[in-house]
Amino acid sequence: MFITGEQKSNTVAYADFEKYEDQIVTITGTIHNIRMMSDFAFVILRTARETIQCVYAESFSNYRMGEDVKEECAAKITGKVVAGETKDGSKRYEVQIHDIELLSHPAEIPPVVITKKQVNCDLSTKLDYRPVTLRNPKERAIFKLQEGIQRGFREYLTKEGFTEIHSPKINFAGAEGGTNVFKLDYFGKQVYLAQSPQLYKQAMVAVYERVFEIAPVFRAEHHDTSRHLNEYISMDFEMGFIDSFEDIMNMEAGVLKYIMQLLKTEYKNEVELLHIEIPEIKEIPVLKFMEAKEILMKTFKYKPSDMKDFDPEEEQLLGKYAKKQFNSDFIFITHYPSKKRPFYTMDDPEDPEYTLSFDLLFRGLEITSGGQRVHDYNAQVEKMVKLGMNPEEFATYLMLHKYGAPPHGGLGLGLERLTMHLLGAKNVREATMFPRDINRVSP
Ligand code: AMO
Repeated sequence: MFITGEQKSNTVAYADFEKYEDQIVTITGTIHNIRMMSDFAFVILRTARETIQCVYAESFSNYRMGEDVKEECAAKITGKVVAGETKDGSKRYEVQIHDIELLSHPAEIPPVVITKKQVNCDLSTKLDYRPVTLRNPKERAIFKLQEGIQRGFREYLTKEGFTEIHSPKINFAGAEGGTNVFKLDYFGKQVYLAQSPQLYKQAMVAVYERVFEIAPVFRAEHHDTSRHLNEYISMDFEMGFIDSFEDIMNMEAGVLKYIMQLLKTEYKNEVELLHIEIPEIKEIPVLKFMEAKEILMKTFKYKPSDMKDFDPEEEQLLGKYAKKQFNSDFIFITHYPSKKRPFYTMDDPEDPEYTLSFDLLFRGLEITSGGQRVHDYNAQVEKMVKLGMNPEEFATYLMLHKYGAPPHGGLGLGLERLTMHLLGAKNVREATMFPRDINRVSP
């Protein structure tokens, strides 16, 4: 026997039904819902990305429905494609069932109802039964959409000459500083789970000039908040030979425009199912950190508790400001105080209390941090020493600087946070397939 790699399909996709009108087709999927009527039944088949309405009636079905046909049975349905109309008058195809072959039988009925328009239970129950609740069409649409976001990020950057990389997740040091780092025993040695690909993506700038990575990162967040996860997907890029950190913000605006366009066109069904309003991005307003603080104090009469960073309420107010003032769902805040940015951030030569860095807020939530990095060896060593770090511990990272690095910068974009605010969800876990938080490592 030989395996040729040729794929033959045993199912017809709904998108191709037009070609098969009045013809007999075979489709495979899971029986999502059975609705018995007086002399016929609707059998809704859930396929990879859609649900297909099939109709059973003794008058045209060879098959005889018995008790063995249940929701969540895997099935192969053979029948005739017929055109009909939806309530709003648009054309819709259904399949008149001639035969059903059951391929598997569930041992039990699902613990949560998944056949309704949405899963109606609290978030915790929804997450407890994630492998089942994700079968609900609306629920799974979220992660199809998330595929679109990652695809857009990858396609756009590849087109812009970026190379996709994968950096190690078991590391000698935490990349972002702070205490939220998971420690790991590595054959008797203490190592850390990657907080971000920061140190490696910078190293790779001296190799490929432009790199990106989409991968999980780990943060030992001790707080149970609606916007923090302990493991999330970070979409990172790093680019060399920048003139200023504006180049990075421009690249991000380009990426986001491309992603939104892709969602509108190739993820239209999911966007409609989830009632998502895709943001229009023309140009994104930019405010300096201190300008933003002044707006908060003057326009919103807000009394900041910390002049070095924003709290969640301040971010929300800035989101409102961006919408009202510039009709923009996004706003860049630049020049964060040096004290609050990591050791690799370049200080502003014109005012070293502040940095050449930025955050991007989307509908009032930080979704990105980024900026220009220190590329000079002596400057980086000096900054580390000033921050109480031991440069010797970072000798492998400092090879980048020691042996020459171009001016560069980049950013990290949190996939779940972006998805969360696209959905208009209140909790980032809604936008996480299998969330990891302080109380949850399963399923
Ligand atoms: P930062 O630590 O700000 O920057 O993270 C970048 C983005 O990642 C997302 N994010 C999170 N999402 C969910 N749960 C969390 N606990 C969490 N923490 C962060 C946010 C945030 O804006 N190395 C830098 C990036 C860079 O400068 O290139 C970094 O990781 O959306």
